[in-house]
Amino acid sequence: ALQFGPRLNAATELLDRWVAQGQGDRPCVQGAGVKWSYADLQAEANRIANVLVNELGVVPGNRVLLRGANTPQLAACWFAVIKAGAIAVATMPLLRAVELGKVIAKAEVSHALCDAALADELAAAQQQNPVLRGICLFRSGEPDGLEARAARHPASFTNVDTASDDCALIAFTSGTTGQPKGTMHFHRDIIAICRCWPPHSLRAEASDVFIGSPPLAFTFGLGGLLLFPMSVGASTVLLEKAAPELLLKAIVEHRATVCFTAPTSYRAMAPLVAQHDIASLRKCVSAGEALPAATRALWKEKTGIELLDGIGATELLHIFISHTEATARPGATGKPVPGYRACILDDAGRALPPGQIGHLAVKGPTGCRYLADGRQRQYVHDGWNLTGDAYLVDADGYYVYQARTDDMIISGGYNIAGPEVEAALLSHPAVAECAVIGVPDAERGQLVKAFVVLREGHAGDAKALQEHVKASIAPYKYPRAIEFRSSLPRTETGKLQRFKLRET
Ligand code: 3UK
Repeated sequence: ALQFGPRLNAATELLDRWVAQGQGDRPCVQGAGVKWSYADLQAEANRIANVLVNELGVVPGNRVLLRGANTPQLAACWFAVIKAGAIAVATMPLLRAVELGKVIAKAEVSHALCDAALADELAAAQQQNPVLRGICLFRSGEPDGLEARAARHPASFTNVDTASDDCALIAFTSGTTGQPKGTMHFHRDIIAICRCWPPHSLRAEASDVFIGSPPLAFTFGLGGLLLFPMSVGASTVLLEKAAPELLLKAIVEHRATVCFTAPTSYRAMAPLVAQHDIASLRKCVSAGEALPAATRALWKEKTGIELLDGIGATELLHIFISHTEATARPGATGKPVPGYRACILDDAGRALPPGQIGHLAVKGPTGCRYLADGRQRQYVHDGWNLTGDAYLVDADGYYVYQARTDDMIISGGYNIAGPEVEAALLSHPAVAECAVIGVPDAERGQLVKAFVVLREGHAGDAKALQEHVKASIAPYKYPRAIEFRSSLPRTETGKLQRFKLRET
């Protein structure tokens, strides 16, 4: 199923196929005031592709920046770029001009399709980066806006006959630290991720309604909220805003059946579930960060649903270790997704036996291709992708997350994985959110420090939390310092920014 012919255009496979098979009337994508069938999305994407090629002068291989909150219009732009044989460079909505400028320069972006609501920062970035020749705005309502231009073009377009290993998208890492890194993915990679994890773990059907929070600029969102539903002929709801309570309301309104979001969002939704009729929901996917056993238990208690956890990475495009509802194991990520292999390596690159913590290495149909960047040799060794995560394999072959390799804490000679301490803290009823880091300490090298956000109605009792951790996991791991906060720094993708806590 993972063999591809020499020619492949991902838009033909995911979008045009349904119309060609007479299924064009099926609901496809809704949000931002529109509700489109597969035929509607195809027509929109075709018209925009005609604008790209005939008005903006886009040729195959050009890099087209996409910018906007999650909307059907953004999805149409994405498919238009793929159809035109150009390369989609989707950007996170919160990026500012300086960061956009880096993306434009690194990816040599020549054109941009941008939601009018987010035009200012892009215009500022263009001033510093004239390599970006043309910006066309959508949802502007203006006579020279994308929709008005598109309406003057036919609803048909012959997809560019791309090679299966032509680059289709450049995804930038969300960057928990440092500089954004661009990763290239081919047309066949887009189809490969639809054939690996979803049929194995998700097993969605054409009648499913997908919903969730991750931006389409994050490959977790691109797959979960656009590619995966379309690969099975299902429909998807794209939300411009998907904070926990809004997401719950939208699940109710759209009778959504499949939800994609991050662990922190499940924790925030859990106490609100009782006030919302989310009986339609049948599958919930968690990724982006480790899923603590307490969060899995909490969500199951409130909804009856066993969360599907999966580790993915921008470098590998999507999820490569996961499980099914039946094989979920609290505290473990799961086993390699069929098509992928994984192993744990020591610092010298030798395979480690079960039970020992080392570097996670992954090989499969997708893999890391950094844009001209010396980092390629750090991430890929002999075809194995080193994700930067510390993991162990248990006796049953389950992969158990420890920490980002550079987040491991060394205190008093012990290696301590912050996320394990976080998971222990999260099983205490007073803890809503927490982050554990190592802080410099003259005596112990590093000291385990926890930042804790309390649940409503609970008082901050550091001693009680410390005792709770000592009773849950090896006592030497307990946080010797605890600071209470009203919130924690997170990326737009729901990841804790531990480096920001270390800076303070
Ligand atoms: C961490 C996880 C434990 C891990 C992503 C699903 O997160 C995604 O991509 P990024 O490039 O970050 C990759 C890193 O995030 N991580 C992600 N999921 C898990 N750690 N358990 C998890 N379930 O450190 C990994 O190396 O932002 C996730 C699909 C597509 C993605 N791009």
